[in-house]
Amino acid sequence: MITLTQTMRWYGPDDPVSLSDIKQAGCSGVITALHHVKNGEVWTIADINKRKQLINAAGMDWKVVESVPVHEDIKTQRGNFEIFINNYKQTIRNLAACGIEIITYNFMPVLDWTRTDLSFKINDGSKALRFEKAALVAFDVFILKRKNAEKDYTNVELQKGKQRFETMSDEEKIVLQKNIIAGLPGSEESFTLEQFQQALNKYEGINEAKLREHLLYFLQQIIPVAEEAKIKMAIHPDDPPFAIFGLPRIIKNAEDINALINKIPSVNNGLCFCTGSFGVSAINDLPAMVKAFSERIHFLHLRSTKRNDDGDFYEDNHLEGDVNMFEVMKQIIISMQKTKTSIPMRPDHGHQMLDDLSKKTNPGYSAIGRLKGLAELRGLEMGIAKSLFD
Ligand code: CS2
Ligand code: MN
Repeated sequence: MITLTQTMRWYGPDDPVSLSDIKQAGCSGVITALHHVKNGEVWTIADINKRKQLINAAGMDWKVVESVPVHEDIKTQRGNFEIFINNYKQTIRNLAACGIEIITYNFMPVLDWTRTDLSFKINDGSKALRFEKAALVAFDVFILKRKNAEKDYTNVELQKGKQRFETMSDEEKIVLQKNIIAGLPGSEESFTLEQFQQALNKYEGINEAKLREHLLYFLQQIIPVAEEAKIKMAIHPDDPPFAIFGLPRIIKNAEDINALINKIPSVNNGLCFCTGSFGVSAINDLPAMVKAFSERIHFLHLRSTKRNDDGDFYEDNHLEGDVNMFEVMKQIIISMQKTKTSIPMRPDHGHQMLDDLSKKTNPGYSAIGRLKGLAELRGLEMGIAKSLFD
């Protein structure tokens, strides 16, 4: 029987979670990136091999990179974007030469994933990451004071955002700003208010259709290289899967994926299927999406979120919340038997809990919460798989 390959993300030698922790959690694979390489520059074979040796010495494999970031100039087609695309191609070739099989990336403008609260208290005493609409509006309209921001919100949203802003202490305002624009782990970018506004300005005149054109152009360039190098590219969906700060969002749902793969049908043009990102949107039928896109799901992020009607959500326990993890897992297991390919999976984020509550770890990437998520997902997989195929 083909089963998932269990992995965890590792932020490199500075990560407070060690390779030994990851090994003890039951992982055979590590997901990492060369975070020290400047965005847009080529990852050298020497540097890649150095990282690989660390992972191999800890008794695990490195087959999946998350992420090779796409330079903003490529997304906006400004400045040196052709040079950056060429660099990206070279990085693909170099990673392939070192035995990497899958490259994750995203095409989210300016910010990678976005949350407003990094220590939202859950009833059981653990802490989770949360996105609160009113806090986003408070930041956008009253702290950043983005031009015409009001137009992106309803009157009720604006009112709630104003109230939220007025009841925040100065310190809370600073924390909120930091949470949103100072860069969550893996995002590679960090902004001051002025820099953030400048980055947003570069998207003037770039709507969804235009951004899609830019993604398509990028893929037309890199997918043939990926095919030749036998690298599977895996795009991560937009998180959250709706527009923020007036920026275009193009990987939110099944329709967006279809638009992408109809234009570039190569299976090397694949997905990092993140249930936590897609699951925020009630229109996404996750088990059906797993079934529909099975042959191009190259990498899995499994986690769940709980949403409310205001557009807020928090990261729930892996088997609870709005994601029907049982059905998702069942579809994944069935798909893997058909494609005869094991998919690398990582528990995407976890609660800060137990001893980790007093430690400084990367938000979402503490050891114990992810260990719990992974253990639950592993049990779920074995239970379903054995009941189906043994
Ligand atoms: C985030 C992102 O939800 C997530 O997976 O941790 O950093 C994500 O890894 C990147 O957007 C993928 O390119
Ligand atoms: Mn994810």
